[in-house]
Amino acid sequence: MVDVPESHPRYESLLTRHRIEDGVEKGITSQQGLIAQGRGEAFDYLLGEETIPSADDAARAAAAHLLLADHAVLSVNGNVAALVPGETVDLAAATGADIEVNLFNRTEARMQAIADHLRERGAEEVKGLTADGRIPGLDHERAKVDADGIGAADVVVVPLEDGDRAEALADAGKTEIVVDLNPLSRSAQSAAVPIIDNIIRAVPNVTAHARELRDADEDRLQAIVDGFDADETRAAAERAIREGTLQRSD
Ligand code: PTJ
Repeated sequence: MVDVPESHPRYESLLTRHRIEDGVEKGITSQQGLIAQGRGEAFDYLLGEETIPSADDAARAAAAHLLLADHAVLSVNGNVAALVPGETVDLAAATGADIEVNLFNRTEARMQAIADHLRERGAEEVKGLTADGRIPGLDHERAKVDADGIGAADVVVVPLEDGDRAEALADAGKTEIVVDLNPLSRSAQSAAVPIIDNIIRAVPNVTAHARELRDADEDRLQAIVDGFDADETRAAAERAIREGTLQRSD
C-alpha cells in the first residue's frame, strides 16, 4: 500500500483509491471497479463526503431488517472486497448474516481470490462458489448465486450493485438493502432500504446500529422498519446533492 500522509486534505479519498488500486493488483477488483469508484467519488464529493442524516436513518433501518431477518446475506463484489473486507466480516458477525461473493464480471479466479481475502480477515464461511441457484430474469453468468445463500435469503445487502441485478433481486421478493452513492441509480431506486452513502462509512455505521439494537425486542425493530421511508431518503439525498453548499476543495 502507498503511504498517504494523514495531513493531506484528501486523505480518506486517496486511501480509498489506493485500496481499489491494490484490489485490482491482487486480482480482486475488476478494472471496471476503478471507473465505478470514480463515479461514486463524484457523488460523495457533492454530498460533502459525510453521512447525511437520512443515510444514517437508512443505516438504522438496515440494521433492524438484518436483525429481524430469517436469513440475511451480505453480497460482496470486487469493490466491496477491496474497500471494506474486515468491516463486512464485522457486520456479518453483528447480525448473524451470511457472506456471499457475487460478481457482475464473474471469473472463478476472482471468486476464489475474494473468498480467500475475506477468510484472511476472519470470515468463517464464504458462499458463492457453489453457484447452484439462479436469480430469475438474468442471463446465465450474472444470475449465478448459491441456492442456500442469496437464493434462500429473505434480506440481502447489495452494495455497489449493477442496476439490472438489483432490480431482479427485488423482483425475486428479497428485501433489498442497497449501498450506493447515486440516489437515482436503478439499484437505489429498487431498494427497500437505500443507503446513499460511501460504503467506507456505511458498512461500519450499520454495524454500530446493529450492536446498539442487539437487545431490542421484535416490536422495537419492527417499529424502526415501519417508520422508514425509502422515497423520502432518496429525495433527501438528491436534495443534498443538488442544493448542497459545495465548498472549494483540493
Ligand atoms: O466486482 P464486480 O465484477 O461485481 O463489479 C462491480 C462493479 C462495481 C464494477 C459493477 O457492479 C458496476 O459496474 O457497477 P456500476 O454499474 O458502475 O454501479 C456502481 C454504483 O456504485 C454507482 O452508482 C456508483 O455511484 C456507486 N459507487 C461507487 N463507489 C461507491 C459507490 N457507492 C458507495 N460507495 C462507494 N465507494
